[in-house]
Amino acid sequence: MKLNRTSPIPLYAQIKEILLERIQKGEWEPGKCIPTEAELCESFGVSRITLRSALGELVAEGYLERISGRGTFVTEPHVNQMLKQLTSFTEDTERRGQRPGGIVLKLRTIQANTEMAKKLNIPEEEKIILLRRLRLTDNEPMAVETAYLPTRYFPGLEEEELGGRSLYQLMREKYGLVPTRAIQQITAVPCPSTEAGLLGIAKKSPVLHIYRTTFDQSECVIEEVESYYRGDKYIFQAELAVEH
Ligand code: 16G
Repeated sequence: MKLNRTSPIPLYAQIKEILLERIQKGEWEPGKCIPTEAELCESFGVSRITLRSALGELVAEGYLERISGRGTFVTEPHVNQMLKQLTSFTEDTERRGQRPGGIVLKLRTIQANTEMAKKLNIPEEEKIILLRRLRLTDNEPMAVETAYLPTRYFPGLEEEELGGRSLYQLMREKYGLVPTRAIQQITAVPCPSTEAGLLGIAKKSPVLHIYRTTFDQSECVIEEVESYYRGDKYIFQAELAVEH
């Protein structure tokens, strides 16, 4: 394995690129265990510290996964979702050239409890729509999303077919409300059993628990969404810049 030891590119970064190429070319397939650290150090002729920096970045970026006592494995390909623009599941999936789909698990009118009324900025006990969907990409379950929407903005939404259809598109086209801004909070949690069953993953697998509050063009809260996204499938990536 040829590393350029006179290059300004650090050795660990060169190794990372070589390993990444193996993963991306499918030389190292998803689910396969990669060679041990000792073997890789020997073949590259580098120290453990250098090798670990390269592996550490590939783990952090979701390409590799360390399973204690067993080794380092190539993960299944992840969806890399940029946290920059406000987009919908349908738009994101189509942009990647994949087919979005959905199954409506619940769609009904309920009364807003104190907490939800506060979040949606409406009076307590006002009617809201509960929409719970399993979101699919190329027929594979990716996320469970439960949205709460004030009925005052979306009369008749319960009658719509929302399985294979974009909620954001409907908001814009039928109701003239444009999802314009959102605040999103992401935490890592073990998947609850109901959602694990729906997502087809083991109970307590790591998932991303996301809360999104979405505002329309007039700064009204139009949805409050709680989602579980598969941790083995999603990377949420943000671009950071220093303040000027
Ligand atoms: C995204 C949003 C969700 C929104 C949905 C609309 C996250 C975590 N969630 O999945 O809040 O309700 O898009 O998607 O990004 P749709 O227009 O495809 O129905």
